Amino acid sequence: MIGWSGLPDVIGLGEIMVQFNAVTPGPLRHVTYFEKHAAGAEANVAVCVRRQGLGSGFITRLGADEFGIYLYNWLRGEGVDVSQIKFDTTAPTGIYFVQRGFPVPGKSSVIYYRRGSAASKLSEEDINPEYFANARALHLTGITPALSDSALKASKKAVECAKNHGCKLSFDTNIRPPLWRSAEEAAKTLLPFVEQADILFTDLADTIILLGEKEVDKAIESYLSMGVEIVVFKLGAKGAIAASKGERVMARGYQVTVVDTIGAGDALAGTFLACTLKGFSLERSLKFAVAAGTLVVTVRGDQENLPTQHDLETFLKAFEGNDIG
Ligand code: KDG
Repeated sequence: MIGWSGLPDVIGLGEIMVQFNAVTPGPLRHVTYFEKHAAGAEANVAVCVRRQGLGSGFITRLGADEFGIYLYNWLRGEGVDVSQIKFDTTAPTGIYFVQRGFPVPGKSSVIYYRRGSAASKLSEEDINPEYFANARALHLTGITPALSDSALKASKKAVECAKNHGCKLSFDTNIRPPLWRSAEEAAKTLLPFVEQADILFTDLADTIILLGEKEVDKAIESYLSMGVEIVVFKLGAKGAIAASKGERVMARGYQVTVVDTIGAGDALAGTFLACTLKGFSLERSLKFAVAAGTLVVTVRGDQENLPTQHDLETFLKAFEGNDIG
């Protein structure tokens, strides 16, 4: 974990925001106290990869404000390379709120205040091709291309740079409906990223939007036939499936007390990606990934409970035989 060379194995591109997480469950109008956290899909993965002992770097724009400084220091403190982060004096750092346990007990939802944020100004200028020279994977999600036209262009350029340098594209479909004008727009914009993905993370809700497919097995086959090398299909509390052309494995979810579901998918993706880069088998990588997602739902905040390899081994020892049948 300590003492890496400074060169990122995994590069994340996206928006990190201040998350204000409701201390008590219920509708936000009745919540008095909020807890401050650093969060955002691709940044969660960058921190996750570091906790797993590999190097990571993050590309974004932050507002030149108190929240921007907080997020910059947070990432730096986690050992994420911040050399590609710019402070934008023309726009604020994005924030969002998490409402927990209402209207669906055990589920959280997000309310954004991010339109016009500094990260939405991300553009091709922010992507330095040299930065990809020694990296092994670019992690991107369906959130960044939705932020603005210029962020979409930056996403495309990052994929091109990654491909030029032989980096794998790790893509999580992460369709966030409030960020899109329509489901059709999301599908049309994101399918080209899916087609270029080496490792794809997705779930049923996103797959219905992308492929119009409601059956998990058929969806996995479709993604593999598009050229995706590994598909990781998230099944929520039930666990996840990982599939490549010749292999398919499932890891079941674990029964725990759920505090906040936001960020679990990123813990799963970051852990799976790191384990795959370490050369672990599909089965071992997925088992660790589901365990990491499970740990994250037991606390507020997306990043605090991201585990190390040792934490995962301890978790699995304690939970052996305690998965949801
Ligand atoms: O995956 C968790 C993220 O969705 C959350 O942290 C907020 O990045 C976020 C987003 O854009 O929805």
